[in-house]
Amino acid sequence: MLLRKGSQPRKLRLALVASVFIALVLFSRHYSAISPTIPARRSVPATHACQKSPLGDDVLVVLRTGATEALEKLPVHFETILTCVSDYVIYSDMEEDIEGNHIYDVLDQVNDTIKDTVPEFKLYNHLRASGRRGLNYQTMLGSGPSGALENPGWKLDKWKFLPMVDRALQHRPNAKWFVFVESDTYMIWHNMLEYLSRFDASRPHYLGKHMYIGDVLFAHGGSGFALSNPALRKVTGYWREHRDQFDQYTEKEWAGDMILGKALKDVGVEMRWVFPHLQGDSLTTLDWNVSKLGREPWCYAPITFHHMTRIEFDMLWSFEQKWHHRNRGVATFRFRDIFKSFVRPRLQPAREDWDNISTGPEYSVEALARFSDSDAEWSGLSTEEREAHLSFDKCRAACESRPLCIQFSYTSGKCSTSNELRLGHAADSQCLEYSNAAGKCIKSGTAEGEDDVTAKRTSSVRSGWIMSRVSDYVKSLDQSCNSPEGNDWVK
Ligand SMILES: *[C@@H]1O[C@H](CO)[C@@H](O)[C@H](O)[C@H]1NC(C)=O
Ligand SMILES: *[C@@H]1O[C@H](CO)[C@@H](O)[C@H](O)[C@H]1NC(C)=O
Ligand SMILES: CC(=O)N[C@H]1CO[C@H](CO)[C@@H](O)[C@@H]1O
Repeated sequence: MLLRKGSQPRKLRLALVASVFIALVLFSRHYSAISPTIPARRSVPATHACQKSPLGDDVLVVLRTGATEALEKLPVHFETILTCVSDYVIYSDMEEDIEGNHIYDVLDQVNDTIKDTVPEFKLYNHLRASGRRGLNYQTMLGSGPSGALENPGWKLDKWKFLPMVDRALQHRPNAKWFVFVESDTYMIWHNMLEYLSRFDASRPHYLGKHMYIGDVLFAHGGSGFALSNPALRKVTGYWREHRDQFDQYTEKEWAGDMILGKALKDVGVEMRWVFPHLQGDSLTTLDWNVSKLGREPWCYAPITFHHMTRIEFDMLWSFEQKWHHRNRGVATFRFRDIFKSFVRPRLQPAREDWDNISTGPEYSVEALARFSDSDAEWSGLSTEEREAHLSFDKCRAACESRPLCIQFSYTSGKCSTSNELRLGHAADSQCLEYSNAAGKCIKSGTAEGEDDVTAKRTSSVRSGWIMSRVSDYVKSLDQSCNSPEGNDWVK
């Protein structure tokens, strides 16, 4: 719809930024570490607190990756979570060995006609012909400024899902459970086993973080999902009988997790909605009181986080180790434990070079310039809000003037505020081009004024939290855990 100029009073855009935009902004940050002072190399903790669960040996963990990201993303798995997993297998689009682990090509049995004619297989055929040596900037990341979204590895990924579940069953025909994760999925193994043990594995189960494309409900791949042996048998048997149809379907669609969800639906295996155990967010982007299906994370046990960087992996891993060591067997590791020991100590009245992902009302010079004094929305703003864009302290005052506002961030001329609490991440320079598949910025810079320290500082981002409200937030959420039924686990 086109707005006709002058026909309506101009409105201040205090709208929530759409989630797609949030995602783009997140992807555009080149550095998403929790703390900039953390060393890149992790010291291995003296004791590994691995879960001794009777179920541990009956679960196969399947890690799905691609040649364009494997070298960068797999090593941290070998050093952390996989040290506790007794059986795992890694599927990719190229066969190779990485740090002593064999990586299987899960696409090798795809119909040759498809491989020769479907454009997505260009990368695959290229890898087959020249291996890693054949990977260059273009094949890795696509071309142009939107390279990230055009990434060939990303496009090929949808073809892996059905072959992956089939291959997993051949790999461990008698496993009770199959857990599927991606290279940037952090899995809390301890809680995964505890949760799976609550279900009867002799029945078909499909546990996931709900997502829809059209009317197909499926488990989001990056959040991780689990299938019991009978569910896997049903779906792979069905797929084997309808391979050509699924090839055609896969060619038309774009998300492999959805294609698998459709196949499971066809064989009558319904997905169980297990939010908030499985999360599509990372530690830095999670809204700690996000509400879906009438559930908020606080009192529940986390099982996965998605979009986790290497640094976040290392930090959560060592925290988890220490926590399990102290609380061995007596308590459930919950979201609130992570918040209290890990997130809260990092919240400060003011934090330099930090983007707190404040996505609520935004006050900027441009937005304020759009009104005249007679606009209703202008008169609805407090004095603090009218001046919020002028400085960090005035931005804080604007946040304080609204009872529910808990955090804010400021960059020259722009104040963003939010009622949702997120940790956010270091943001010392802007990312010019982000690769989704590589999970990092591939071109970064302070653009202009590289040597000009003052120019950089004025454009940097600062964040702050209203600390007294953080205390109230924690108190109020803790009280919600005192319900008689307790809610560590989704039934
Ligand atoms: C491969 O796909 C083509 C085109 O869909 C089909 O005609 C052919 O039968 C398939 N080949 C095999 C071995 O399934
Ligand atoms: C958390 O979210 C729930 C559901 O939206 C809401 O009722 C509650 O007030 C929120 N708690 C806090 C402390 O923000
Ligand atoms: C001041 C500032 O840069 N705030 C940012 C907080 O985070 C949101 C989402 O990432 C941005 O849109 C704001 O610009």
